[in-house]
Amino acid sequence: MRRQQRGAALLIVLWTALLLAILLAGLAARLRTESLIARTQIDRLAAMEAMEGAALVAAYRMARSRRNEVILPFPYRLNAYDVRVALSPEMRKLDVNLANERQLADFFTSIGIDNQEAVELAAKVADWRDADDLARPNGAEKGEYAGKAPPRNRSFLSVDELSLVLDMPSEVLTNHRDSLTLLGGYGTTNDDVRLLPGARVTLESSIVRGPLGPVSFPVQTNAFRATGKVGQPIERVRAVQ
Ligand SMILES: [Ca+2]
Repeated sequence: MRRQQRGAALLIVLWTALLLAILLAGLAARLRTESLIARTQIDRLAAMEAMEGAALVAAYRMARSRRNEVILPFPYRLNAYDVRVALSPEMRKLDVNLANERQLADFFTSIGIDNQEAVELAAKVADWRDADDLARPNGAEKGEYAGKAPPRNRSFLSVDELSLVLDMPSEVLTNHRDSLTLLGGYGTTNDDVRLLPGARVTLESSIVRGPLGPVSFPVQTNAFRATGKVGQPIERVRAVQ
């Protein structure tokens, strides 16, 4: 009888030990996961700080530059991070104030609008922003808006204002807003930027090397304007007052 009691007690001890081992293993795994998540978040914060810092340093040097030179892409090293600052992809978007009718029509066609409607929309956009009240062929001025808010006859103040242009399909903004800007011009790549003089310049930082690997997100600074000749690489930038 006593032997049976000892056996049962031993069994209980063994089961308890096993249960504790399982619980501890689960706890250790959870701690490892949480530690990994925290480490990743810390790395991400550090990467963002490095990118923002690099963009600020590049912006400062651009503003102080007195020589005609292109200083971008700007390499910057901060602790474990190699950062590259370049002109932003805004350059590759369509500027709704700078684009001519042909460029506007090409954009509308590229997003699936048929050719004739694309040409008409381009003319309506041009009428919206030009100073006169004379409708161009396919365009629309005050008379055509028939009671709706008429064209402002000035540059667009926001990309969203495009929705007020007569017959503008809603999907232009809902699906393609990221392809439009008021800040850019036309460019090719960050290393060979060509744009219209006067176009606003924004910067983008990206991590070339760091604990998280290469990452990129735009750090917007819109305090510069490009100068140079149409179709030629930027000669220099100057601060916008
Ligand atoms: Ca007009």
